[in-house]
Amino acid sequence: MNQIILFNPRSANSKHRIPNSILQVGASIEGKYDYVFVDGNLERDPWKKLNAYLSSGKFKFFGCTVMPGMQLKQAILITKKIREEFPDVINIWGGYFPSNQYKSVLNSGCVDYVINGPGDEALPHLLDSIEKMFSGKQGETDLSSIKNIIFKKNGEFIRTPKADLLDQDKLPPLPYKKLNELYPLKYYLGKTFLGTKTAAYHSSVGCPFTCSFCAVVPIYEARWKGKSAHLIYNDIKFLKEEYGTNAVEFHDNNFFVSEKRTVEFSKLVKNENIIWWGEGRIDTINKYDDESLAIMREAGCRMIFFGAETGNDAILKQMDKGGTQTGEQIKAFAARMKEFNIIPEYSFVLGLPAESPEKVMQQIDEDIRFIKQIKEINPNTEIIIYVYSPVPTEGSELYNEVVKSGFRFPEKLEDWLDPKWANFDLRKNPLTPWLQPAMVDKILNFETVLNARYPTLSDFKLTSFQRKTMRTLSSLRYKKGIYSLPYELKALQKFWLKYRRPEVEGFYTE
Ligand code: B12
Repeated sequence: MNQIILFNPRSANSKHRIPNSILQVGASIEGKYDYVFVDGNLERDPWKKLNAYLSSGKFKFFGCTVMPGMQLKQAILITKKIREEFPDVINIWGGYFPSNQYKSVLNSGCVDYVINGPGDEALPHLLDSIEKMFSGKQGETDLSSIKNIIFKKNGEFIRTPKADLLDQDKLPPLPYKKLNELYPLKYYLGKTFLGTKTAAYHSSVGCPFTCSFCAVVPIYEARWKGKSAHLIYNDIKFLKEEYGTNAVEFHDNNFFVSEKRTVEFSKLVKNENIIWWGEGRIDTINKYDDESLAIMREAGCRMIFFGAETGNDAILKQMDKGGTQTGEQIKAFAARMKEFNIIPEYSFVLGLPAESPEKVMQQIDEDIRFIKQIKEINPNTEIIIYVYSPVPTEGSELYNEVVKSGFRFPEKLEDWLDPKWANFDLRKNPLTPWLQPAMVDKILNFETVLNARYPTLSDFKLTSFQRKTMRTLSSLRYKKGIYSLPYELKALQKFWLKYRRPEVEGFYTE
């Protein structure tokens, strides 16, 4: 039987993170195809292992999961090398990057197929069809009947229709034991501020909203499906009993869509001593009853990540945040979270396009003022700042403006290796024509001052002396709004912490 390698390229600071993407892909072919995992996060030089597998001649397929940034870099270098040294191997990419940027991926000539969105049915169908083609049982198969794939035929991109989202309760169990044989699971249960053995878990797919800046929208088209509470609970309990997990990061795009599911899960997990974190929406959770919030906290929910984005209602509307999130609500909600002792982690997107450079700068200043108000209302609010980096949400008002400005994505896959595009992905230094260097500097300098004034709670390695020193040193700058050239703070952050950026790295420590 032909075999497939499932590769998770190295990503930023995620040695201790269960590679759920390839784990779930493995589950989808369990019993039908033999497969191995190679985790770039746990291999000093993954090529050694990959080369050994491929040289054995047993592997006809190479499957790689790809998200932008650091993962993309290793994904490109490795896939190109495989194409050069093992030209008969069929390369398949899946995940957010290739789904959204399939043109440059397929034009590269080193990737044969892109899995567009969920791969749970697409991959086994694709492998079956290719196998039939190769075994001569069938002539050239019509791959266009397989949903959720993209490939090139006669120079044309073929994007097959999207499949309905699967019933998540019917998905096969994740092959934790198989992963554990190759990479002991204990390596993945890292120390975070949530707990000493933190697992990454994914309980739903998609998101029911259509925010015009979000990479999830073109893939899931406002659809969401979640696993039932008792199945999530069973998995968490398994991870606890089998591997000692005591904390969980829910990596769902939107864990909290269903209040009923959240409450059911909270009731089930309440006595398990598990501390957990997830991502949600302010307007959704704001509708939750007080009792629901209370039981969540009691059940171990310590922090929730929210896309606050901006305090400006007109921009919130342009971002298509569902039409129900407002600046006033963002503030009131920060206060409500304080009451329930759940830390809100608010992310903001600064530097959106506007009619003139003055307007762009004015909005950045307004957002900075708003963030400071939030900190006054609830100082525990964790603030994450992104510089707006477009994703191809075609048809949205925001993306139309982006295209009008002259912005273009790279056409060649290799261009993404250029440090300036890598930074674009990290949403720190976008190559967007409307943003001038002074604007980016202002955003990043404010972030430095803010992080010194309020060191992130998720960095539990900071001593109270270090926190106090940073707070004192930055307080005048913060109060007076003097953000430029904060070298003294940068030096301290670099020296003490190699300051962790939860927005890029998550909460883990190396
Ligand atoms: C965990 C995670 C991380 C981890 C890395 C984990 C790792 N693997 O090492 C950390 C915290 C390090 C991280 C960092 C970043 N991330 Co990240 N991350 C996620 C997150 C929360 C979960 C991914 C996951 O495990 N999903 C669970 C699996 C089961 O779902 P899946 O990946 O979609 O897989 C399915 C399909 O896509 C497909 N599939 C996927 N891969 C493959 C491979 C093959 C071969 C096949 C056949 C199919 C297939 O089949 C799977 C099963 O159906 C996602 C959001 C999300 N909820 O998915 C963001 C997300 C992928 N990250 C994103 C981004 C932008 C980043 C960053 C670049 C910056 C940032 N600001 O967040 C950094 C840089 C990372 C880097 N490159 O080094 C974006 C991508 C957006 C985009 N523009 O494409 C996402 C979507 C978050 C968001 N909503 O914006 N991230």
